[in-house]
Amino acid sequence: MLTIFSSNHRLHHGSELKDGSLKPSFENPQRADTVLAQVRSEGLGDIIAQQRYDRSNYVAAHSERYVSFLENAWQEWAATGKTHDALPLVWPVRDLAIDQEPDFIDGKLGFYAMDAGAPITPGTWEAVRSSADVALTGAQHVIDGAKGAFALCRPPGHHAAREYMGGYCYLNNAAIAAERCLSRGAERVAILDVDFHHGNGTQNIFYDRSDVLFVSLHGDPSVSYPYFAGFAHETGVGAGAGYNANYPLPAGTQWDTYSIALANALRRVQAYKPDFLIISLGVDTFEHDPISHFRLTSDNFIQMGEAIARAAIATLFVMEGGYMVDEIGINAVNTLQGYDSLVR
Ligand code: OKP
Ligand code: ZN
Repeated sequence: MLTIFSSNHRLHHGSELKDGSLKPSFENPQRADTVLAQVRSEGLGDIIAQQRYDRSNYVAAHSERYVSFLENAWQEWAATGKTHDALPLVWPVRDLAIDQEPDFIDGKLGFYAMDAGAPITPGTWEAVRSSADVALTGAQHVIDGAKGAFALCRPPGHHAAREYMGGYCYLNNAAIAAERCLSRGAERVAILDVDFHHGNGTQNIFYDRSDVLFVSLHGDPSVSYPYFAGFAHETGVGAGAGYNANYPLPAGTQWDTYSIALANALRRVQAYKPDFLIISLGVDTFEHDPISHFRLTSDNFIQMGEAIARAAIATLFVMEGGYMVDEIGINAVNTLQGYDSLVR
């Protein structure tokens, strides 16, 4: 299958609070470069650069003011004399005011974030928009008739909601790709999120809509990030009632349990009869992932790709998480090869 990649991802290398001090983020440039190297060495298929897309494609899944915030945040932060990563330190929880955007950058950072896990650096916006463009380019390939494509996005996107960033995510690449499919004639798009963490951002964007089905397998949020979304009772609202399906699974989950939930999720996807399937492909379900708690083996990712292929829907794979850098390439490409082995 075709891989779409942007070297602009290297412009983003942020930090995160770890054990009481700021350290280089687990979400680092080596991740995407390791996956790209594995795509090459396995001969998965051609590798192309992203096309440049207009910002209206981002606003389709987000709000105008949020996209403007992302575009301008570093300049506003740097104008205060700061040179280190921009991170929020105050959030409008519960009864605090959310009716107006603050004027000052410190307030804006909290207003548009769910956590302190999405640092903004000088190169962040260029990397973020390029990552969305990678997803859009991949979407265009399946729209044009490809049975599969791999958008090697970095930074990831599935924690980014309509109006907030978090969990290493800024623009929601999978949601932006889904919107592109709909704007080019698709009636229904399904998004299946197999990252270890619940895709709260994607759920948020489509929660009240029936034209995008969101299905997610993830660590039980009562004990795993993002903690405040991903429960089984979250099934959608209004027109979206019944079009959101969460499969929280316990820490320590192995393939025997995971594969049953995956089969149920895929039955759900097939019953929806989508024109396209988008996979939020996080490989942090791997047994040795440093921040996650499932126990999938590298071979299980081949089986996952095969299971997805059996659904027989044109599929765009969008890279999300995976933090065991040595194995991220093997596990991501195993999934894609499993898919390709059954789709011709
Ligand atoms: C992003 B994606 C680790 C804390 C975890 C956020 C995790 C974001 C995961 N010390 N913080 O879904 O892979
Ligand atoms: Zn994750």
